[in-house]
Amino acid sequence: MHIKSVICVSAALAGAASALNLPKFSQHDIDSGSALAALNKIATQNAMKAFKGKCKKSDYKVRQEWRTIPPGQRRKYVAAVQCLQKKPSVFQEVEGTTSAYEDLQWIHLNRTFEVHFSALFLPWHRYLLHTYEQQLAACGYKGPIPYWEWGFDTEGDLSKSPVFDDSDASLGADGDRVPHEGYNMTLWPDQYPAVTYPPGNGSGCVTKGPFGGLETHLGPVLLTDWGTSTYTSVENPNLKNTRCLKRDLNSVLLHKHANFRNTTNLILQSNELDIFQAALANDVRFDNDPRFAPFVGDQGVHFGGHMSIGGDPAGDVFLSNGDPAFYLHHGQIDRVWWIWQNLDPANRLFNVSGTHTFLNSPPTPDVTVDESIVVHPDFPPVVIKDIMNTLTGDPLCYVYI
Ligand SMILES: [Cu+2]
Repeated sequence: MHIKSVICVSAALAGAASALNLPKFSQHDIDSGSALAALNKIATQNAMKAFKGKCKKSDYKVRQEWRTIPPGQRRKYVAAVQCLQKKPSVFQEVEGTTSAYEDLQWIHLNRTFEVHFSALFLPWHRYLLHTYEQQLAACGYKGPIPYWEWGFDTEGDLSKSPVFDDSDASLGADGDRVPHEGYNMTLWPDQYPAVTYPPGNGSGCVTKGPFGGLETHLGPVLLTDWGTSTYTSVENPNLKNTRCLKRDLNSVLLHKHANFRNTTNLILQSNELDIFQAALANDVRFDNDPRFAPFVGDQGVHFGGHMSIGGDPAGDVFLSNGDPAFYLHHGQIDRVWWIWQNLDPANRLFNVSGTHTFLNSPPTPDVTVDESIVVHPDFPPVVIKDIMNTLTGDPLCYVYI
């Protein structure tokens, strides 16, 4: 597979905030995260006006940032993920999926060209998270799934983050330190030169913490090779190719692309959904659109979060959900979209933008909100418009704080 691509954005301009009557934030508010927290609060107040159906004020879920969840509850979350990793696969014919956990990875692999750089990106991943939440519930974790606020970890050593500090209430450690070169990634061949980053601190196997010793089996499909602009891929990613989970935590990359300023500006400076999506994922088709000016050339928060985890399979766009940290990162992606939607629910809860294919290649018709999306064969298809409001209970019933 030859898309030398990958993942997402942020930066600076104006417009949306004033139209929505939002408070004026100082640069300090934006950089410190207090503006983002305030936006989340406003979004929550707006969202709470839209309760309906089976979602009740007495039992909706509140998705929280990982470090604000008590350690005991985090340990239960980890135990449920480990339970899912021991449950049998429903795809017995696929050699490389050895568990129910890896089934979601195989599904993601197969849908990559439909659910990235397309109108399906945000709703499909929202339903993926919901599916995962249901599966963890069946494994005993009844709480809401957590998210990872990147902004808390952009100023220091990522391996000290409560997400990765290797305690039993974390998602395990960085990969073992193996000296290596930095990233030299060709994200958009023919359009930009390779993007170069300094090396992360790990790159070896994760040996400590809850997912120390975890094995991964599918792929790789598009795994960055250190110090080059080439990628490793196997001919048949469906086969069982046993290797250790690797990470290469990269604080520089996270700081550059997923700091509070990037995330907040993404929300404040994207007035329309097409620009919001393009900025989130660095969709270079928008490079000449004046509305995209604040975001040109920035790889964005989606890319920043994925690649700052790095390693195998987190650094492989097709297979990245083989690392449990994926779900916290995409929880934050869903939260950022959710905040953006609920700052202006009258205009932002009912639309999708784009087609059914990666960068519309090959060209496909526009997606509509009346279409259904499917994630897992054991879970019913869902109509897109039914997951735009997360407080209908059919099937979603959550907010973020
Ligand atoms: Cu994805």
